[in-house]
Amino acid sequence: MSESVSSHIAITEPCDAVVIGAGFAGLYMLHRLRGLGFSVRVFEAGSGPGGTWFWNRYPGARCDIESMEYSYQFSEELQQDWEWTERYATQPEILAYINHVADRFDLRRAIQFDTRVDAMNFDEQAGRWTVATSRGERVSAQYCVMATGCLSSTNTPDFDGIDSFRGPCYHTGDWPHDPVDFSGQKVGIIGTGSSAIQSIPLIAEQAEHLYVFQRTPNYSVPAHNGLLDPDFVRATKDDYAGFRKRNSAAPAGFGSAFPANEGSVLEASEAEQQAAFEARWQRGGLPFLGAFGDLMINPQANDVAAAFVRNKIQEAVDDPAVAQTLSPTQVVGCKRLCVDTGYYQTFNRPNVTLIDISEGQIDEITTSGLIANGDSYELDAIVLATGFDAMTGALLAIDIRGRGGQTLRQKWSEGPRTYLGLATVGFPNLFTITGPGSPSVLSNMLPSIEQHVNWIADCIEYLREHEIANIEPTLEAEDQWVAVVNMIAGVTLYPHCNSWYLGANVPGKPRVFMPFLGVPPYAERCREVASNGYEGFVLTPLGVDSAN
Ligand code: NA7
Repeated sequence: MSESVSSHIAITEPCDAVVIGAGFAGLYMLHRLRGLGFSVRVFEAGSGPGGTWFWNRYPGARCDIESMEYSYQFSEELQQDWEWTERYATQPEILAYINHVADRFDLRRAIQFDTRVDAMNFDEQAGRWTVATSRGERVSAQYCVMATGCLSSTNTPDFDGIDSFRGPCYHTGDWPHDPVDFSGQKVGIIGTGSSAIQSIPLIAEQAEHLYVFQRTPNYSVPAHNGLLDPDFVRATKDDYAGFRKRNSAAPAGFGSAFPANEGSVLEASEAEQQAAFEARWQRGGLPFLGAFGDLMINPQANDVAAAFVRNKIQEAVDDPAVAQTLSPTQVVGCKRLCVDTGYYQTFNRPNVTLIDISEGQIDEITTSGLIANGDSYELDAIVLATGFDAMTGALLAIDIRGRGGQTLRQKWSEGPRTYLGLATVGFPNLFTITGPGSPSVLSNMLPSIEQHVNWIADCIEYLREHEIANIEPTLEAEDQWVAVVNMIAGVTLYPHCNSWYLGANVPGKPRVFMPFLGVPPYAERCREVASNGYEGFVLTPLGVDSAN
């Protein structure tokens, strides 16, 4: 038993399954397993459910997938009853929905809040996991399900002097629960990813002055957010199952109402190109990248879309030099496309200054501000919009030890290796919801979560019915899966820039493209694996020593 697990002394009742995390994934996993009659404990670090949506409370935080799609579909009554107000839901509304779900399905009583899982150890003799929590408990479980989220472990760069700043320093991914008032303050924000692009327009409205420290400019498409049209809501609810089905057949699992055009941009005339991009720009949101079929495959094709967005930036920003600094040069879409409300226009405000640190860096955080490119900035507050240790960060923050005491950190030292993004060799009976190697962050997370939860619940039920003690992928299946994920990514432009999809935003993290591209073929493969008796997995019957 590992040192960290054995030091926890309070032993509680064994259970069938421990679920770690009570965000969208953990809540539904609990609901499904409980419905099958399994005993389940859920541990959640936050003081309430919500996961990512519990922590990311920064101004302007909202989902970039439309509300009618970014919701559970497992309960027809729930999807009929719940009323979203806006096309893109705000963080408070999503959190209210999550709390409603927790109450409606009586989930809270199985969740222990304010509790982190520190360590997990697989006991090969018993074929069970021992889970150790920050409250000193040890729980024995046959199955562990990691519902720890893809964007839940914040990335705070190791800036010199970061602890010396006298004012407040906020991270967008760990925002205070009480409202933050920037009125009359000089504020510095570091980063220009999605969180910054959502919060900058609102912070700028409040602050006396906002300094934006930009290392890499980003492409952003207008949200054109607004109140939902009641006729659209009614029509969607009249055939919610059909709407969900059409979305599940779309490449990224959403946006079927505005399907991707499969034609080549290079075969279109300039007028056709402009008309297609303009139509999507006017509609707003992520379907912009579906304007043509070759945008994420062919660099010349991508450059046509990139030039269109750069033109939009030049039109939106008054000062040509500022517009130039805001104009990205990398492949559009290989970092996640941002969706904004008035982002570029915010740089026309007299109280907003853009500081280009692409050739330099944040040299130091001082007691009264920061130094960047050798220049000093006096600040009352700092906002770190510096993103996440995505996809693997929350998993590797736990000391997970599988067969032979091997840690997950050791196993994944050169990048995550999984079978279907659901399981990994050496760690029997451990499942990852939206793990690396699954569509996850390159899909609509909600249906992807439900697809994984349903697969895992069905699998655990199958194991019970067939008196199987342990399930674990074969090395061959895992190696082949990793090769397929890489092969698919390799024919696209996704690996062409330093994105968090590749782990490139975290110094020292192995550069490996983590998501699987393509929702429909992925779901089909998962179905096949299950219907072939869990092909690619070793199933060890009860009573047989799984250590053999
Ligand atoms: P992102 O998209 O990872 O953005 C983080 C930003 O912080 C990005 O502009 C980074 O610049 C910048 N950054 C990170 N480290 C540094 C350092 N050391 N110095 C200066 N600037 C830095 O995170 P978000 O929270 O905005 O969005 C994450 C996802 O949440 C988003 O994609 C949506 O799916 C929702 P860089 O680009 O690395 O040069």
